[in-house]
Amino acid sequence: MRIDIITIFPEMFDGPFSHSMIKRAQSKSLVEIHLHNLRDYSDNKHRKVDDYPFGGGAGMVMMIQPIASCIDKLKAERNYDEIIFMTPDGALFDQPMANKLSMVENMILLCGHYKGIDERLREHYFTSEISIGNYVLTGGELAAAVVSDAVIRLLPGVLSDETSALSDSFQDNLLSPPVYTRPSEFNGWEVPEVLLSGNEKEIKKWQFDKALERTKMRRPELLNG
Ligand code: 6GU
Repeated sequence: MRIDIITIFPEMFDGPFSHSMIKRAQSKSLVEIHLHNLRDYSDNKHRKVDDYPFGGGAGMVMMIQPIASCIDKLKAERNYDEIIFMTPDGALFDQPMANKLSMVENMILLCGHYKGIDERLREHYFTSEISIGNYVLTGGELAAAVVSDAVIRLLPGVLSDETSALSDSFQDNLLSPPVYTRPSEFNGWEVPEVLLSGNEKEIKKWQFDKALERTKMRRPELLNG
């Protein structure tokens, strides 16, 4: 998989992409992440990427030209399955969307800023628009990092135990059951006895019951899906 991220703050991705599984996924060539500084694509001598909104109002609008130039250049180099605009008014990101995106070969993520981007870009360039939640971030960068992380960890070979993505919370619309590790007693707090019993069938049943109970208590709406 190849992910191209268009941003005015490429340095914001240094942290999220240079540790742990995402770092490993890149060194194993399971994913290539390419960051593009939008200002490099501006025709303006001051590398301007935003301008005042027609009709007035607060805030700046991201201009068509730099974004169009960057996306056009990338599209001339290869085919993109998805060209996604990261925006708080996009579709809410969830596990099924991550699963679907994990199957594409090439995708572009555009990180929005200011009061938004020129609407004509939204009409002509994007295959989808994604939000990561009902709150407003300063820009699309953290959201693009979240989407990339959720997608990359699903790529075959990224997780050491390939089945562990399958047992994630949300993959079967159930939250995960509680987990424990050594010691079996701490401060008088005991680990549920069934987990120490070695009875595989009883353990599986306990885990399923707990997952169901936890989902009913915390996220009942997942069970109506
Ligand atoms: Cl994709 N962008 C911004 N700026 N805020 C958000 C978001 C995206 N998703 C949730 N909040």
